[in-house]
Amino acid sequence: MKTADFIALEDRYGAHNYHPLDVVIDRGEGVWVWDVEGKKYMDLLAAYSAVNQGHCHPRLVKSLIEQSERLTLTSRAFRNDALGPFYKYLSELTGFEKVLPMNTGAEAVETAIKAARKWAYTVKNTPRDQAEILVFSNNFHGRTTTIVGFSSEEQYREGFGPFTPGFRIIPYGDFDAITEAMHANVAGILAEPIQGEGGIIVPPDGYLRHLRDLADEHRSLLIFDEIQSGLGRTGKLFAYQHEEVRPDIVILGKALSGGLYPVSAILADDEVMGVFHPGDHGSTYGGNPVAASVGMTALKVLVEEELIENSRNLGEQALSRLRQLDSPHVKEIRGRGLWIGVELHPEAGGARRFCEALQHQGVLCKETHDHVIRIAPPLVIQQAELNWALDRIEGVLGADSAEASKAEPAVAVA
Ligand code: IF1
Repeated sequence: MKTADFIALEDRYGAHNYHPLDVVIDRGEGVWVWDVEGKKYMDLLAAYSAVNQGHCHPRLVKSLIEQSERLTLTSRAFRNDALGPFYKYLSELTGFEKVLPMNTGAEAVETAIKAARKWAYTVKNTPRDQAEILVFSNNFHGRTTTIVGFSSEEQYREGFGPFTPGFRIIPYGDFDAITEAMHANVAGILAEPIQGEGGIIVPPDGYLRHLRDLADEHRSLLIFDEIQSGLGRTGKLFAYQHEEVRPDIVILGKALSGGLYPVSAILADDEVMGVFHPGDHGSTYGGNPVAASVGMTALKVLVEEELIENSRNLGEQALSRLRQLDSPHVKEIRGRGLWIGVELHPEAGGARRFCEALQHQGVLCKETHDHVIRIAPPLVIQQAELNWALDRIEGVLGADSAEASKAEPAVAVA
């Protein structure tokens, strides 16, 4: 079967809830993927930062296979021997006392919401059903009905109501707006320390510190969704470490498994995690032995292969090189570590056509919010590979993209 045949099958039998680029991938290794025609591409999306450790990392694959051959699922009705060591490693790496594992990112966000509400009622003594959680414009935290209910993106909400009450949307990055929104019944402030889907929006300096101070002042919890920004993406283990604040709850997903398997979790200290008692919360697959084994190896790979440092070093280089680019299309370039958003002027005609042009050159990118090209390679990317990709990005942004898209397809880097 060829590309068109696979696309036809998906169109015929699958729900049409996506509009992917027309590339059908059947193999991946490190920063590279191959399509069903045998064409090679560099992956500059890394499955939205789930594949920080690179495609099919051998240690992760080994961990998945070895654990799968021995034990895959007990449910949490019984214990398994992989979970404790995973908890310990994650807790010691991050400095939080407790871990609560789930599967998808959205489930972990829901878990954090439940934790914050229950903490408000049982520790802070908020009157019953009065707890409020403050969230931000342009947020992305997942797709459950509760989470889309507090999205500021009309399309994510439209047709899916009625929604869960108890959330209020505050403009992101606005010091005064969040100050004014605080009150005694705010159980938590839920924020992405850098907004991903929002367009790689880095908040103004001091903003995360301001959130921390407000949370302390009003005795609310500070909850950071590090599902996309965390685990090395921004050149630190967590994006909030760029401001040296510490939240009360951290939400993790995506790269917690390096892209092999859905693994998510929340981290918190005993005062918050202690609100959960047997029966309060759970999940059939959450904390299963495969997830725990793969999760622990994914963290070890990040640390032992120094991927966080690589993200910081190469990210700085990429950002300064892109900022020197003289392109009529580029409005702003922003980011941290190997997470860069190239925002185009509206007159450029949208980011998608540039992504399509890059696809023809063997580089896979995905636009966000119509006008932003996001660059987020696996953190295993090497200097020469990054330069190869930047050459192509500069070519496409510098030249007329219609011309660029006719250029010769992928040539591999040495
Ligand atoms: C899709 C976006 C990225 C996230 C943050 C929670 C979740 C996500 C900060 C939920 C998920 C994914 C979802 C995926 C595409 C991707 C995405 F464009 F949709 F917004 F990355 F930018 N918090 N982000 O980024 O995690 O339940 O999906 O495991 O197609 O919806 P999940």
